Amino acid sequence: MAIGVFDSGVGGLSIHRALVDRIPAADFIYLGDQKHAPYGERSGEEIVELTRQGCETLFDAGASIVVLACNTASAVALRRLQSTWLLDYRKTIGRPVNVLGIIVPTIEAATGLPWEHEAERRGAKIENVDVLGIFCTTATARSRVYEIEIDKRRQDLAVFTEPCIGLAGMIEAGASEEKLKAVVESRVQALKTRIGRYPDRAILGCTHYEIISDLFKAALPAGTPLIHQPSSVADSLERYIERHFEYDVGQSAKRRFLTTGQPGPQSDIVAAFWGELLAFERV
Ligand code: DGN
Repeated sequence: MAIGVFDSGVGGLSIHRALVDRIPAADFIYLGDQKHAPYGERSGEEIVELTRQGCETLFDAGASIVVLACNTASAVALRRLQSTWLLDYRKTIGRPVNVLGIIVPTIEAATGLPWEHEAERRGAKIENVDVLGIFCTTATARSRVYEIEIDKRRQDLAVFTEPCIGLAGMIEAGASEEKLKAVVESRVQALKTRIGRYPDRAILGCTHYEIISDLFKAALPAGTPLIHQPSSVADSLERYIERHFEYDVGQSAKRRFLTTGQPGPQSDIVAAFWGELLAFERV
């Protein structure tokens, strides 16, 4: 039994690393659907179907839980797969399997924090609300999942999503830091222009962006808190996995890295983030 971690590409490694740190005794299988990455500009139907195929590959490889370490797939495909395909698939595979997303754990972390009213301190035009900026893919922004889920929990936050068109694809393709920095700065400035000031806090709502979180930190005013998605997800899923998943503490845990694309070496930026080159197997 293993924990499957799925993303369109390398972004989900950020979530994978946090989960492995929390649950080191469990087996993990990572799958990047690099043949079809990036997902962010694809239609909803395509994202649902690609996510379904990714889950099936991971379950076939022995996973019993799949974590969609991808905001786009979590926003667009999770509910559809849970309420339709997964019900039949469990009967076909004959064992209990589940698919989990990463957006609700992130929102729970973001809305549970003590929010000070920083608007006043900044002399902002928007008063009596705190402004949360969310940088994400076009598909995640279009789904409005962050606005909908946050509104269920907190009405005193103003939520602005900023789609960063093409950024995940650039990270996937190993673009230079200079080019990535230019895109990040332009999206932060676009958000600032739209709101009339910088956000009080921000979420990097695409797991690829975590790999370049330093560029976001540098583009936002110094000290702007970033809600850290990998640790928020690990906090929440660690509890879930402990309740629903059995693994032998003390076993030699196995890690596999699968890709639907070319299992070549990772780009410098990904290798620097991970700390070593990963050996991906093609599926
Ligand atoms: N890393 C994914 C996300 O969190 O949305 C997908 C990025 C993409 O494929 N565009």
